[in-house]
Amino acid sequence: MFRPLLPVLLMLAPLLASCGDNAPSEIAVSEVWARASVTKTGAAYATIENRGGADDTLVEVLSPVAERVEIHYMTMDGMVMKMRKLDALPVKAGESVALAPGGKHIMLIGLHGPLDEEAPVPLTLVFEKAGKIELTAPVRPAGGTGH
Ligand SMILES: [Cu+2]
Repeated sequence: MFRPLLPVLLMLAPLLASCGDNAPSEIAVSEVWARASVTKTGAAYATIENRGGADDTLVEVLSPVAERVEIHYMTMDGMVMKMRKLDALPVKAGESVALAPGGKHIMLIGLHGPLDEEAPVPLTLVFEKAGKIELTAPVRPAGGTGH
C-alpha cells in the first residue's frame, strides 16, 4: 500500500536538502517608506545594503496594495525625465543601493486604494540569494522632489 510513496520521497530528498544550503541573509534594508498617494500609482523607497561577501540581486518586489510592482529608474530623454523599468537590481557585495526620490524607486502600479499615513505598506523584496525580505513601509506625505 505505501510502497508507491517511497520513490516520491526519494525524489524530494535532494530538493529538501538543498534548501538547507541557504546562508543567512546578509542583506539589510533601511530607510523604507512609501509616498502618500491619492492616484492609481505610488512609489516606495529603501536603502539596500549587502553586508555579505557575495553579490546579490533584487529580482522582484511584491505588495498587496497594488496590482503590479516594478523597479524603476529615472533617465533623461532630451529635456524630459522619464521612468524606465529595471528587470533586476544588482546589489554588489559590500555595497549599498539607495532607492530614493529622483532616482531608483519601487513603483506601485494600480493601487487598490489611496496610500495614506494611516496604513503602512507591506512590501516583500525578493533577492536571488537572500530570498524574501518582508518589510513594512510607513507612508509619508507627498511633496518634495520625485514624481
Ligand atoms: Cu516609477
